[in-house]
Amino acid sequence: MESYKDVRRKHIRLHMEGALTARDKVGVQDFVLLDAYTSESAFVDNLRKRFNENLIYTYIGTLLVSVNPYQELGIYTVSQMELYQGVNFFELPPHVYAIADNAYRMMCSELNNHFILISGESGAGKTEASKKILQYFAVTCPMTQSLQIARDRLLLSNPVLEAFGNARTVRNDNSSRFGKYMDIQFDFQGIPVGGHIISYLIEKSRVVYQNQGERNFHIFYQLLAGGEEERLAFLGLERDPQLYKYLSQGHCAKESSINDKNDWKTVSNAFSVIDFTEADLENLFGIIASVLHLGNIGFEEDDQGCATIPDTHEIKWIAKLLGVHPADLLEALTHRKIEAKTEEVICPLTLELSVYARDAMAKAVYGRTFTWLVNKINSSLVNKDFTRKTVIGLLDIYGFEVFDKNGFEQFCINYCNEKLQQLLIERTLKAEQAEYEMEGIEWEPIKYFNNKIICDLVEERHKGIISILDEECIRPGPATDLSFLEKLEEKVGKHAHFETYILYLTRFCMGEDHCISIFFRFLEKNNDLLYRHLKEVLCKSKNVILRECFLRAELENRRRPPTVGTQFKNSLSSLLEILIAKEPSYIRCIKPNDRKEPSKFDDFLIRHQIKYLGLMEHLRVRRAGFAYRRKYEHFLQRYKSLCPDTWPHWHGPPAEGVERLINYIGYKPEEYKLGKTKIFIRFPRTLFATEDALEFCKHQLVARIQATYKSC
Ligand code: AD9
Ligand code: MG
Repeated sequence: MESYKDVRRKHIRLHMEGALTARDKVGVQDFVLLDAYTSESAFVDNLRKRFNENLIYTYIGTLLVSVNPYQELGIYTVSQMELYQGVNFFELPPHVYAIADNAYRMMCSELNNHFILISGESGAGKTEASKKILQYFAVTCPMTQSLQIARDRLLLSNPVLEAFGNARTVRNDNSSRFGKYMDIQFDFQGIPVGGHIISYLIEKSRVVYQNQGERNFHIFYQLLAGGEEERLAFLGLERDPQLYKYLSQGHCAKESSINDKNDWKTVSNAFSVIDFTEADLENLFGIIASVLHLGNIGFEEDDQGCATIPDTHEIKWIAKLLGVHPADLLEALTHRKIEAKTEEVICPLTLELSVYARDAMAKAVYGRTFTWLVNKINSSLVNKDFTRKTVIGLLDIYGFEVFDKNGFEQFCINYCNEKLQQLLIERTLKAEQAEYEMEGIEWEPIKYFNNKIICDLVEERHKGIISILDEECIRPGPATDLSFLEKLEEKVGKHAHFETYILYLTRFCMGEDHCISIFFRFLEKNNDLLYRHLKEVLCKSKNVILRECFLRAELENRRRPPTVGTQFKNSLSSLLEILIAKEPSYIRCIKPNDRKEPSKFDDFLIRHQIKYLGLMEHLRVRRAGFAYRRKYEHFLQRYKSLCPDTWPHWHGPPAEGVERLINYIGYKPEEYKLGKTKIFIRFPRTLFATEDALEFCKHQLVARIQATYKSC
């Protein structure tokens, strides 16, 4: 009969053989197995070999690298999901399901919280990966009849949020224009029971302006293409998106790769599952339609240079849909209230300021409605019946992006990506090396670029770019984008990374003029000012959603609200707090080419991503390091049954017990190291083989007990 020592040896051999045969045919499935592991060319070669075989996933230890195939590969079927369910991580080819399954099993066995951080540049496949993970949980987790609705709501929150928060950009036809962190909550049996979503900084400026080749948020086009005749008539809308200024500036309102009509059906169906009533939808689409009407308001200038609205057709529609008084709205769009000592004075606005007021209203209304939508979805995902819950968080944030023209949005998005890179550095490269040192494990330190210096440049209190921007926004006297740039040069111009940071935002357009254009409207966007006069009108709205979005308390509060930059900085710092308290898994997504084409592997572009995602550094640390570590007490507790000396009890120091145990089961010296408080295991296969042995041992025990009962 096989002993568990034999089982362990057999499994180790199988893991090794699997890795070796895979290498010849289609590259290695774990970069750690590359011979030339320090060479970037070998890394790219391996990725290309696999990509050409439609193998889009490769590991670096437990980190998953994913290359967007831009085509359906048939690798997300239910039978694939079943294949990965409950199987040890390295036993099957790399897959996003393996990451999901591993996090899930760890959560269930250790009863702790996890998160999966998905990063990579715009169009690299983050949102798709997060959807695949959610589907994996929906299909493979245990389920009861009563909790099916919770599962469906979790799944269907996606199309709704994507409709309102995603848009076509030149980088991605379905680009996330908001950051999303979603907790999937599980009960003690591992059943998904609910969820919670936090959204980050939606790109409101898109509501009123789109660059060439880009669209507004999907929902506008979906409503026009798919909305029922009566609904459109009720909203005063026509089907043709070209008729709306806010939808046609990018000159691609009718994009052939996007099927708005079908997507409308999906979204409508999702609404009904997520508990939206007909009244909610009426209010919601009333707001969406009024944004379109707002965009079509035409201003003219009178003899005194003041703005007027000669045709009040749109005003009437907006007033009807938002439940506000048309005369109040008209006045608020063309006048501003200024508070003098004892009274309020109403001053007419110039044409330019009226356009500003109109756009500010559209952005504020859309942005706040989006927040309302997230809250509404959250209230349908909440499950108060379960108090003991563990969670797996999924983070899908807008990816790093550099356009020909970059603005405040790119500044925020790229800053956010720097922060997440910083988290990965802290939790992997830095923490890993610090731990070896603390545990007295011999270790050759590995150099890596710590981007904390860039994060500090952006966010440091009183010194960083955001603080300088805030100061410029509140200081008395005329502040402009140019004066802001001058302040930056004065305060951080000598910073080692200032130039590169600016260049990195201006990659395609250098020179001082461009620097100014980069900071074009930074002050305005950071201030995000909505005139009080308009706020007053919106506070009185009869549209229930708007009333929740514009509270009277805001008017009474005379304190200046935090700027957009500061709010974003604060929300990122709370996000990091949420993440730091959880066990991480990482997916790094790579975009194979800039043309959204299948089977095209652009070496230059990929090398660039490998560099800035720090994949080579990660590989070096992984390769030199240890895949697994555990406190002696915990390791002994789990595996003590494998050795007669430690089973059923070991009374000596745990470190000695572990040594006795691993000697008995035959760990080789190169497989492990013993630290001060922990055992470090170099290869995952060693651990998996030990787990297999434990499983085998349990079966033997059960068989023996059953045999004893039978013979009684
Ligand atoms: V952004 O930062 O939100 O602009 P993402 O989220 O990284 O970006 P997304 O997941 O939206 O990119 O992927 C872009 C497109 O690539 C998708 O719409 C799909 O058409 C395509 N894609 C991505 N991943 C896969 C995949 N695993 N299989 C097939 C994929 N197609
Ligand atoms: Mg996305």
